[in-house]
Amino acid sequence: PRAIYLKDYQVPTYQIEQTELRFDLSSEATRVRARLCVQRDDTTSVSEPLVLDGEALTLISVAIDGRPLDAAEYDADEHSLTLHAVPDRFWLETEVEIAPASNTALEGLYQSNGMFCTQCEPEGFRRITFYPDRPDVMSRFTTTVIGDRTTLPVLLSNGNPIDQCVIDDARHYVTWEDPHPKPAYLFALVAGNLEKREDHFTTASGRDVLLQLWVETQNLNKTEFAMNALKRSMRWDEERFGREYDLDRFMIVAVDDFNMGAMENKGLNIFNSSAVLANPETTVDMMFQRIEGIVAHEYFHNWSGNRVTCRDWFQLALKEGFTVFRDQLFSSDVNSAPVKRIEDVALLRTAQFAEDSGPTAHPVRPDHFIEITNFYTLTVYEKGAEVVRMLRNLLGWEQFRQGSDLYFDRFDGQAVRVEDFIDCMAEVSGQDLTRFMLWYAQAGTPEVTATSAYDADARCLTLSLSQRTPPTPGQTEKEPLQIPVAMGLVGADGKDLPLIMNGESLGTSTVLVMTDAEHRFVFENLDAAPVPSLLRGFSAPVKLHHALSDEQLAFLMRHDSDGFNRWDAGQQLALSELERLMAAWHADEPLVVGDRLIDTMRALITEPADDKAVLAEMLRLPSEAFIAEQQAEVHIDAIHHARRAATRALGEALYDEFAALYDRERSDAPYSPHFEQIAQRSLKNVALGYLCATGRPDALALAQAQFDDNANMTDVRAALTQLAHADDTALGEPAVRAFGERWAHDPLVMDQWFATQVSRPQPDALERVRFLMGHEAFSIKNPNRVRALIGTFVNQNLVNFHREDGQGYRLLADVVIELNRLNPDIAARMVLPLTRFRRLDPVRRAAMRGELERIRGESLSRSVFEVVEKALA
Ligand code: B3K
Ligand code: ZN
Repeated sequence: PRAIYLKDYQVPTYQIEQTELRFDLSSEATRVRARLCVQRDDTTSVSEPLVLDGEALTLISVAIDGRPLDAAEYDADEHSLTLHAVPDRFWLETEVEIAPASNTALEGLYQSNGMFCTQCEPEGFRRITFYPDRPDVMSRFTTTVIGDRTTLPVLLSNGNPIDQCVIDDARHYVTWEDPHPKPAYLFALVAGNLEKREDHFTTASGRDVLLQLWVETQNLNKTEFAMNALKRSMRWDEERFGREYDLDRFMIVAVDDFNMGAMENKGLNIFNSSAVLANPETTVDMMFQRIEGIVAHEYFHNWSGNRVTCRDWFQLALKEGFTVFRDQLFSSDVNSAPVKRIEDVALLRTAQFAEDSGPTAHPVRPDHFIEITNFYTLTVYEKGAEVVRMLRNLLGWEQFRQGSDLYFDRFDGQAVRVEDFIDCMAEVSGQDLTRFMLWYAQAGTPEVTATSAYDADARCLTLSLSQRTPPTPGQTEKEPLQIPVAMGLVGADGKDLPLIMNGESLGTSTVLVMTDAEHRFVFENLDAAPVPSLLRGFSAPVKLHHALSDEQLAFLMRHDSDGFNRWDAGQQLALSELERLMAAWHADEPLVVGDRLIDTMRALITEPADDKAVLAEMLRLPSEAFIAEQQAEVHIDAIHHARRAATRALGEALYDEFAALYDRERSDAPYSPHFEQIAQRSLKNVALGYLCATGRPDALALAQAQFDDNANMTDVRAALTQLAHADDTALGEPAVRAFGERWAHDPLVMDQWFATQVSRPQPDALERVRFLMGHEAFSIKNPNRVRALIGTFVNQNLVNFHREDGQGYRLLADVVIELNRLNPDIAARMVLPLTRFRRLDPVRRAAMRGELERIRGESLSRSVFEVVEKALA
């Protein structure tokens, strides 16, 4: 396989003015007829052939302006159809045959539970018909779908239905027209036996939009939440970004077999059923919030992605980074803002930072790829969103919004580049963002080191900040970046002090902008040494090294006016305690938890809390993955035992406090996914976790009662987890069995059942995974099942995945080898944990490499090949 480079980009030579598609659906032999109105670009030479992409298509016929071509007039190979000597403007007609039922890659047209559906981004359309499958070719689509009347009563595509008719006893058709020119990756088709929830939305300018959420009948009772989330998103995008919806209808379809969360096809979003279906009996709080975020994300793409799209796939972060930032802002507006930030940063600092420091590190805008599906990554999405957030931090909201308006206005209907977005921001603000562009070009996580010195005589504090970005594969030298550091100075009374620099007053919180390797900032008029609170709200995606004492951390944890930094100080404090315990574990000494951590936790629990959602987060110890990310050498066992010991010790020392907290936060109110109730449940279940960590029978009895109470899935699952993860299996096993029997009919709940069992920390987990892979509710062909069973084990049961005997790695490699044949996209995602061996001990490193070599011995798909080659390089 060969790499494709951004620098080799060439403008398209032919445009497609009109695209008329006709699908005659059948599982094994769907016929796709495409009529394309092709126009040669003015600047293209007449001798330039027309080259269309096509993968796994059986060509039936080709005609130009009604004249069938004979085989000498075109070349068709594995990946393309080439026509020589074509007119300036003509109708090209092709017919191909495809087999949706045997499409296990879930790209292009495939079947899921009998229903036909499509996934075209980024390059799936070429699996449907011959076409210039690139985002800078935009066309008006008309689509006729022909299907069986009984098995496929519902036939959907983008835009509005303009014609429908019964053909004969067996078949019917519907024709759809999308008035907005779009790239092929936004094409969608759905056909199945579906039911709908319907609603309406009146846009700011008074237009009525029909909203439909299509699902299989048994899921109708799980559609209310997503429909409401959709309406909230539509309103929010009008109010916050001035973006109104532009079609008469908006449809969402839930599909069981889907590679990712969802897809923003124009007017017809297709969702993984796990990212849209929810009700209190089956769905946990976290999933409600995730669903809300994804519904918003896909809807927001209608402007950031669809109206203004990407010139080429290297620009992916242009639409994804911006849209993730927009969905983050939405979620933070409608829920607890600090908790949303905490969750997003936690994900970034564990998973994205890990990507940035591993063999697959790449810039937010990569400059080459072998397989573009491998670049739908945390770096492109999450770091891409952080980069957009930094623009907001540098410009302020007002100017940022002006820049966004200018961008949408200027580039509506076009396929553009990251530079076009940045130029709008520079233009409205007058800021020079040349250096800022490096955020898109340089891979790796920048490290910022901060030191401060107080001069009592001069009554000033000098804050020194320096930056450096470590080398990443293919990029050894890095330049300094433009980094906004939001900060404040906290005085002895816990209040923010006025910031005065060069005689100028900056208020109590400001954004320092770094552009060089080193900076010094002097704050004046300070009577005593303050505690600097840096990188408030995590204002830049960097690793901050700021040597604060445990006292200072404890102080910030209680007083910082920035909710995010309060939480972060607590995490740092806990981390320093955990690192002490890890050292003790290595030295074979008893793991004794210090009083400071216990006392700060006690204070948190017993003092009145203004934000319960933040409190719940503050009571959680840093995750194993986060701790691992902080270590130069990773010893999973040390991390696991230190964290387990700390949890247990806190549970023992604060048993009464946690029990009181548990009681206090219990509620009989009917379930609502509102964030205040979610915070309460979260707090209660954190308490339950500490109580059960002691293994005391009365704690487990509480969990059993909560399980039996069966109030909502959040509480049931929290209780089940405690029971199933207890050393003593006496209560856990019957609970797991009961849960599995009760929910055998619901695959999304069975995913939770799988996940709960395989995250059990005891050494029997790996055998449990192998056993459950044979369970009738499991299928390796379904990405949700794979993620729930294998993904959870690998990512959330580190101590068992990293078993010293290498069996965890072997299991994952077996799965990857099988998936490589079935679903390369999922295989290439699943293999990633096997590539992160650099900081492990020699035994595990060798075992991982061995498994990668074994995988490399297979006949690999392009996506798995690319990842494995990078890892073994
Ligand atoms: N744009 C889609 C991603 C689809 C990629 C599939 N390999 C989902 C999203 O970001 O909204
Ligand atoms: Zn997206």
